[in-house]
Amino acid sequence: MPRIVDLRSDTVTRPGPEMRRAMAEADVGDDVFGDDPTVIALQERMATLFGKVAALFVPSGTMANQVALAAHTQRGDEVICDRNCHIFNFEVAAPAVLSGIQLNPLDGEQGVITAEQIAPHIRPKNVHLPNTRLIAIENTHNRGAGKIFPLDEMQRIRELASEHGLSVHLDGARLANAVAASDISFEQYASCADTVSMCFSKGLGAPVGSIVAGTSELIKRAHKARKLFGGGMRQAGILAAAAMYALDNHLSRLTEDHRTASRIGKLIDTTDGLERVFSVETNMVIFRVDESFMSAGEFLSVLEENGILTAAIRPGVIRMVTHLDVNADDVDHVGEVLATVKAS
Ligand code: TLP
Repeated sequence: MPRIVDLRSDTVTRPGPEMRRAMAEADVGDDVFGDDPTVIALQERMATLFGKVAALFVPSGTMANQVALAAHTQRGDEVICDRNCHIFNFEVAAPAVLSGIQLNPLDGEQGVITAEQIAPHIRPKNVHLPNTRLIAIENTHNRGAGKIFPLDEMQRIRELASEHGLSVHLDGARLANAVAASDISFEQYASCADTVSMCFSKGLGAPVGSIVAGTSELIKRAHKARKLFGGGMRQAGILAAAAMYALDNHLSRLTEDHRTASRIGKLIDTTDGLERVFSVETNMVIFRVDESFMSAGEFLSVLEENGILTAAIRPGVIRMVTHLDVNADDVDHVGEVLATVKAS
């Protein structure tokens, strides 16, 4: 069988036999009745990991963000975020549709917005103005090429929010990558936010599922929103078991994905006509294809003909994401194919 190296996203991993066994053997109950022991165990484990009181298992990262936004806000509120964040760009305008709220996107640096930058955008109380209610940040930052949001800036944002009576939501879809790449714990990062989300279906390699953690009041509200948004699941322990397995077995290997991404970054750097856009901090490489060399479409076709799947995130700009189904031989293959591109 020809080699397929799927670098489109870290969401493409397939559960292996051990994870499937854990899923098959999971104790289950009806989670809408609050009866599923595996879901309860996962929620408790994640609340403890984040240093929060409560946590809620949800089907996707998008739902984790959306139930958190719904928990924090009322119709007409405003949320400050970075212009390239997932919530603003890739959640189908759900904040407006589901919660009736408005986003106020600021121009971050590789996805990082600062407290200093946010401060003037906090609205004064005035009958004409929306109420600023929440600051949303993303760590690691997807469109910032897996950029780790610096902890000291998160702490400054936390302080600013508290001074103004605002809340902070952390979209930590890939927070496990930030933890793996730094000596900062889940709890330290989560302490800067009132709610924190994380996905099991990205670098951790589970097929489905995300978590959102926070105070018991916020999680109670998020729980109600999950039902409203159609995310109440029944024997969800089968999925929670995959997340448990991922936490036990895949957290500690994320640094391998970072090493693999770093190798790909170096290959990009030595290929004529390709220009890396950001440094490689975790498991993503974003680079530009020089149109005078080859169109991005042609470049993607050459890769695909050679079994390397990837995708343009903007015209001419390509993202490669490493994960547990990409190994050292796969990177060698990427190197060989890039060498032929260079020669053609
Ligand atoms: N990101 C996906 C796509 O939606 C772009 C990807 O391939 O990277 N927060 C962040 C930071 C994310 O990157 C994503 C998914 C989500 C939330 C949403 O997660 P899902 O796809 O589970 O709804």
